[in-house]
Amino acid sequence: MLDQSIQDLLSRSLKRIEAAQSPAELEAVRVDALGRKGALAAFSKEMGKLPPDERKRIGMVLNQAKQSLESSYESRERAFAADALSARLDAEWLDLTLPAPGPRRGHLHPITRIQRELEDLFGSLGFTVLDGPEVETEYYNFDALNIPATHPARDMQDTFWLDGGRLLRTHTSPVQVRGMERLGPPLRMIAPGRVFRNESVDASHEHTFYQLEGMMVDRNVSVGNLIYFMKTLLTAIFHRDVTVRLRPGYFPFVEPGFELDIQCLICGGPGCPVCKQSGWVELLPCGLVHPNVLRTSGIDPAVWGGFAFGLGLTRLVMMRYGIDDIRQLQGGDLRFLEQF
Ligand code: FA5
Repeated sequence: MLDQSIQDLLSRSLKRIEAAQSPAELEAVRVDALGRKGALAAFSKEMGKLPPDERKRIGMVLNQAKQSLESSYESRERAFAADALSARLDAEWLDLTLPAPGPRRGHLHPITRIQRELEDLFGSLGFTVLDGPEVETEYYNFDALNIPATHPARDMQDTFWLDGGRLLRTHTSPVQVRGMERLGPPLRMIAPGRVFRNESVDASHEHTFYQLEGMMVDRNVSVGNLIYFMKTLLTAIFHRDVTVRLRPGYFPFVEPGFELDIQCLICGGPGCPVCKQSGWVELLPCGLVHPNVLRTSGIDPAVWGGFAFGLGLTRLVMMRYGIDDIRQLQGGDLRFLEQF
C-alpha cells in the first residue's frame, strides 16, 4: 500500500516538475514533495510503524524516489538558470565590432572665430598680434592716452576700480602704449582682448565684451591709410559691401577722431533694439594718433605719425551672424552656441 502511494507521489511529482513554467512553480513542487513537512517526510514517518523487514524495503523505495525527485528537480532548476542567463545575454548584448562613436568635439566660440580671422588678415598685412593685461594701471588705461585724472573724458568709460588704484581695463587702447614702448616705430600691431565697463546691460551693451585695437605708426601716415585698412577689415569679415558712415568722433588720444558706424544688419536700417532705433551701430572708432600719445611713449611726432582704431569686436560678431542680443554671446547657453 505505502509502496504504491510512494510510486504515485513520485510519478505525480515528476510530471509537475516537468510541467513547471517558472522557478516559483518548481519550488512549490519541491516543498510539497521533498520539504520538511512534505509528502516524502510523511511517508518516512509512517514507515517507522512497519515491521523491520518491511521497513527496510520501503526505506529503499523511499530513498530511490527521493533521489529520483532530487535529480529531476536539480536538472529543471539548472534549465531555468540557463534560460535566465541567455535572456539576460540577449537583453544586454553588445556588438563589440561596431565602430566607437568617437569623442564629442567642441568648437570655437564665434568671438574667437572672428578674432582669429582678423588676426590672420592683419598678420598678412604685416601687423604683430599683441596681448596686454586685463588688470591695468591708471597710467596705461588713461594717463598715457592723453586722459589725465581731471579730464572729463574719464567719465566716458565707467570704470571698475580695484584696490591700489588699479582697474579692469575699459578698452584695449592701453596695449597701444605698451606696443609703442616695447617695439618702437615703425610699428603695425593689433591687440584683441576682453574689456570691462561698469554699465547697465542691454541688447547691445555688455559689462564684459571684446575689442580689437589696431595701430600703425610710420612716416607719412594719413587718413587715407586709415580708411584703406578699415575698408579691408570690413570686406574681409562681411565678404560683401556693407553701408558705413564716417563722422567726427572725440577721443583724447586721436586727432582728428572718427566714429565709423555700420548700417544695422539686424534690422537693415529701419531701427531695432540693437541699434537703439537709429539704424546705425557704432563699431569702429578711429583716428590719427595724437602727438601727445606718441611723445609720452618716446616717439617723436615730428618724424612719425600713426593711426589707431578700437573695433567693437563683440558687436562685429553680432552683425556678422545676425545676433540680436549681445547677452546671448556670453550667456553660456550651449543651445545657442552650438549653432555656430
Ligand atoms: C574706445 O574704447 C576707444 N578706445 C576706441 C578707439 C581706439 C578710438 C583707438 C580711437 C582710436 P568706445 O568707448 O567707443 O571707444 O568703444 C569702442 C567700441 O566698443 C564701440 O564702437 C562699440 O562697438 C564697442 N563697445 C563700447 N561699449 C560697449 C559695450 N558696453 N558692450 C559692447 N560693445 C561696446
